[in-house]
Amino acid sequence: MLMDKDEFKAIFVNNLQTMFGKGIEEASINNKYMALSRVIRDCISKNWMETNKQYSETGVKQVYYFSMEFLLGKALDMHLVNGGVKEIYREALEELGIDLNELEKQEADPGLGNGGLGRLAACFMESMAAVGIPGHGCGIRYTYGLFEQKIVDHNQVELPDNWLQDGYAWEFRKADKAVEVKFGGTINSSQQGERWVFTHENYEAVLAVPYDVPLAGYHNNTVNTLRLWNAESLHDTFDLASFNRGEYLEAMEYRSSVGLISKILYPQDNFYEGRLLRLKQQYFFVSAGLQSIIRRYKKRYSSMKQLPKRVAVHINDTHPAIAVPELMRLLMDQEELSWDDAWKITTETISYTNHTIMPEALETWPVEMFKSLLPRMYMIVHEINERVCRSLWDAYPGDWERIRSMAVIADNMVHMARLAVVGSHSVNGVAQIHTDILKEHIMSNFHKFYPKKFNNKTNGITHRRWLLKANPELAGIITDCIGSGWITDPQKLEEFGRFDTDKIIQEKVRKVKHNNKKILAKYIKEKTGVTIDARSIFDVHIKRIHSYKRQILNVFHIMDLYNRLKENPSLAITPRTFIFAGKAAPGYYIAKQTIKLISVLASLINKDKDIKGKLKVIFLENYSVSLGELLFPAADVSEQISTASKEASGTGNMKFMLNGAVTIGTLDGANVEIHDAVGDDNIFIFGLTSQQVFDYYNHGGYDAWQVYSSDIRIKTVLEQLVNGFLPYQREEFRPLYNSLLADNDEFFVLRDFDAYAKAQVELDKRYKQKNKWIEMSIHNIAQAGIFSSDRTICEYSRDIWHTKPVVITKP
Ligand code: 26Y
Repeated sequence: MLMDKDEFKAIFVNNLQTMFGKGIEEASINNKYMALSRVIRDCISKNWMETNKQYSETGVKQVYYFSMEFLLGKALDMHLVNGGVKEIYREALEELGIDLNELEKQEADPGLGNGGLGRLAACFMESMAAVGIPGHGCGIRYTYGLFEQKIVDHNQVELPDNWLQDGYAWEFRKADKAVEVKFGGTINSSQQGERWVFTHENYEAVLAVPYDVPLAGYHNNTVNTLRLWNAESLHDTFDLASFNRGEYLEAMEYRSSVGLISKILYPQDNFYEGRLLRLKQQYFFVSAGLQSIIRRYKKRYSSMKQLPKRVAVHINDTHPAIAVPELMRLLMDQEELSWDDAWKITTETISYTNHTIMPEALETWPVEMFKSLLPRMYMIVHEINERVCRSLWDAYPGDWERIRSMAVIADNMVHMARLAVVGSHSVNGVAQIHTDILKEHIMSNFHKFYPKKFNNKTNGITHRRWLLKANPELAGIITDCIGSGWITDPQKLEEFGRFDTDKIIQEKVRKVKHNNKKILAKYIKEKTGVTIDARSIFDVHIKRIHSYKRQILNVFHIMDLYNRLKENPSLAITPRTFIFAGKAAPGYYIAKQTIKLISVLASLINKDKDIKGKLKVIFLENYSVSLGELLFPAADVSEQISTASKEASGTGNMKFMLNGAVTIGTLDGANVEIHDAVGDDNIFIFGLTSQQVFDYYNHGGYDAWQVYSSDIRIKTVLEQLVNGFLPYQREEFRPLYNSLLADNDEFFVLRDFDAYAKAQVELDKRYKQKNKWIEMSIHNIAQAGIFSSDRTICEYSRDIWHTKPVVITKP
């Protein structure tokens, strides 16, 4: 990075001139943002070229992380922080009369993901670059990211996220690296000597053009690549021919239909809809990615047999599972390998992470759809299935039921999770309890058949974005106490634990939290008009809106608290501000009702003078990475209250902890490991265990009506949904009410209510002991090091990818 202030200023001013033909006076804020980004981009690109050169020269194994989603967040500030130039540039800009914060606001927040899975991919990319692992991302350059959420009259409204509108400063179009991807058509086979040759005819070809985004490490010269593919039409052959024939309209139709492939990100999280366009997206980026990997590999090596030594392909859930047959195709049809050789190479190259046990998220494609869109893929999947079933038959002769439950093609559907399991050498879950559930329940048959494939890799988050960048003042205190080693070695955060009872440090940590709360309060005032008290407990529940995540449990507790305050306004509770944020999938009715309920409840509670400001409820619209960066540092309480067994890991839980919030949660996902790390006294655990949940599902026995009729608080709150208590149409929340009673409360909201309310009472008590609370807070921060994605990435690297960090020397 450019470290000299005057040199920086000169280049910045020069950029304004050459990019926009303007001086500082005439340049718009956006011009200035682009000129600043260009300074950084130019610095990075030197290291980028050098990194690629050294990777090629040393032949070190490359990891490719295939994901339909990368929820990156803004880049500018991260580059400034990672490059260690933020303060220098801030001063330099100030001297030019420019406010760096204003420039940062210009950047679009690329929301190319839904939630946990997409954000995890982004954290992994950051950590790989920081640790020095040659790891690259492969995904789709969606023209429209996840919709922008607005709340209008208590309803979620979705607006298009046109994030590319003003251009994206961090991408490099690589038109010369484009590849063709073929859809539809027919496959002809013929025998040439020993070999079968497959030719593809009458297909529709799409041009995949890569846009590369640099991923810079922390002070280490490493710059890895995120390659996002854009779908375009091939105008030379097919198109031009039709133009010549005068088929102008047809040709234009073709062009615009091709563009559709990379147009939008599907907004469902943990919910599968078998849309043809989504299958197209999957094959599109997977085929393009694998073709470009093999092309690069062949520049250096002649035999494909060494591929697993030089390349690891990791698939982020089953969405890219078509990589299994596509790699087979490339190895057999293009590289002329035998089935057996190709299969060995494929399975040794590919590894797979499962992110959910929710049955509604399982991807299965109707055979007819799969076959007609991807005929060659179907042939290969069919053959994989035959071979798998044969080996299953050898192991379990006559056990049809078992074989059917494991077959890649069964009941006229292609099962992508099964394809991913059989086609890879490693299958991992994302927290210990989740991996155990995969092994013992969801994938127990596969675990018995391939015991060695299964392993756990507990998720992590990049502490550089979520602490160093998002909460610089807290980061400063930590560095003052223990030095800056934690930035590259997050386990060192543990040393901060020594200060948990140090009065001076406690006071500093308390002040920073208070300050972060004031910043958030100001934002909330601007956005919602509601005044909140920074001295109240900030109790934060932010994540996708989903029944299994149980925002409703939180809402019921708030309603009960409100009822008690109405009865007794002098109730001795610490004032609380409940803050929610999160998007609902546009077609997810109950999730949208949940948002509406929170919003309506907020309007009732926030203007009620009787409760003396002891309770406020806020729903912040358009949850995003940027908003998260404002919320995590300001939280006192982290709500992690999913039905035990349902949340594979969770990563928000880690971001809260790292910023000194205390968790109230169930023994689900990574909460279990957070509990182990901080101990009983530094977390509020409540509710059913996953075993109890399974027992209920297996043996019946749960009766929501019974809980309803025996707990007056629950009965009252439920009735308030439908008796006109809420300032909204009386019948509006009947479906929610029914989901909890008529449909017997699938996610045990009523069952866990009492335990949750008790945990909240304990929490309130503890908050009153000011020093105790700060001590807990510091303890949580100090134990958060193991939840850094640096740790996670090192484990993937050691156990699955077999790669080593590489030191990139300065150009
Ligand atoms: C098939 C489809 C529509 C689909 C789309 C998105 C299916 C699943 C998803 C997203 C899943 C997801 O985000 N899972 C989350 O992954 C996180 C990272 O591992 C976990 O922390 C979190 O518990 C899990 O819900």
